[in-house]
Amino acid sequence: MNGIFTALICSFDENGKVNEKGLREIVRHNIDVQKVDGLYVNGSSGENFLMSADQKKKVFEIVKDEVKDEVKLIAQIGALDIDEAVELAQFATDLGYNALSAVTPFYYRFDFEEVKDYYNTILESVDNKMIIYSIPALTGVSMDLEQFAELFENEKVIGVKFTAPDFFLLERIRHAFPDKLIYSGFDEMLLSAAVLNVDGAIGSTFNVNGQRAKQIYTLAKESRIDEAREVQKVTNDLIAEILANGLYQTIKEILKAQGVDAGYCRKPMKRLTEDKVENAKAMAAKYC
Ligand code: SI3
Repeated sequence: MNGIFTALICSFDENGKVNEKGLREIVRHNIDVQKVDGLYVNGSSGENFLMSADQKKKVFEIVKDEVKDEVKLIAQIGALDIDEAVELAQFATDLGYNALSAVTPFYYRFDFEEVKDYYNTILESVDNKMIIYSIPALTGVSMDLEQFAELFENEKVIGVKFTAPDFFLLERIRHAFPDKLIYSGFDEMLLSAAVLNVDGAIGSTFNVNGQRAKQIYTLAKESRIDEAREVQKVTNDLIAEILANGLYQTIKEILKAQGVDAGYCRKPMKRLTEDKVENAKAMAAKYC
């Protein structure tokens, strides 16, 4: 389960329906062109929180059918409706997903006991492993070292997707839990996290920049930091342009420029203006 995992984007048609052909093409592009080690399915980049449970199941099915056992698969099943989270956890496990991940419950400012109960409830219902999805900037849920330690007491909790710029906490978790899997979540900080000896990374921009992410990760593991810094610099030039243009929409347009039917984002995410579509095409020509 180590290495570079793409946080898979999903292709939707103009009406917001899952575009199966496009989704299969995105999967193939990640495996055949970006050559990533695995896929993180139905995360933020997959527009998970904009989809119905049936749509999420459809995505899990299509991706597993396309991947078979070519790369590792992590299913993000977190949902505010805990019954839905349990149902999706069982569904993805039955399909053969290698591990589950669930975002910390958000919106209602749950206390830590409630967060812990959410994970334990999901895990009691299913024979699979869990990677905590921690992304405080979007959920408002920050956990300290002691709280991660409490979650890790459940043996089925095998790691964390750490999407935060707190490298002090990241180092403390790494030091305290050498046997848990830590995935870096911010692509623009991959090198810094790799130097702290994370086990891998999960990111949206790997859909279009996976090869460079693998280089950064491998060079850092080999202590070739100057070379890794060069690749991170080019990567961050691209990420800065993507973020300024509209994150998921631009990734889709970059893929389209390479012949991948990446479709549209679901509402209320807006369409790119023509100018921004042209910017994305220029990024594809320059970086891909
Ligand atoms: O699908 C996912 O859950 C993710 O892609 C999470 C990942 O940490 C990404 N975060 C978000 C909010 O999209 C990053 O890959 C991020 O897009 C990237 O570092 C650019 O800031």
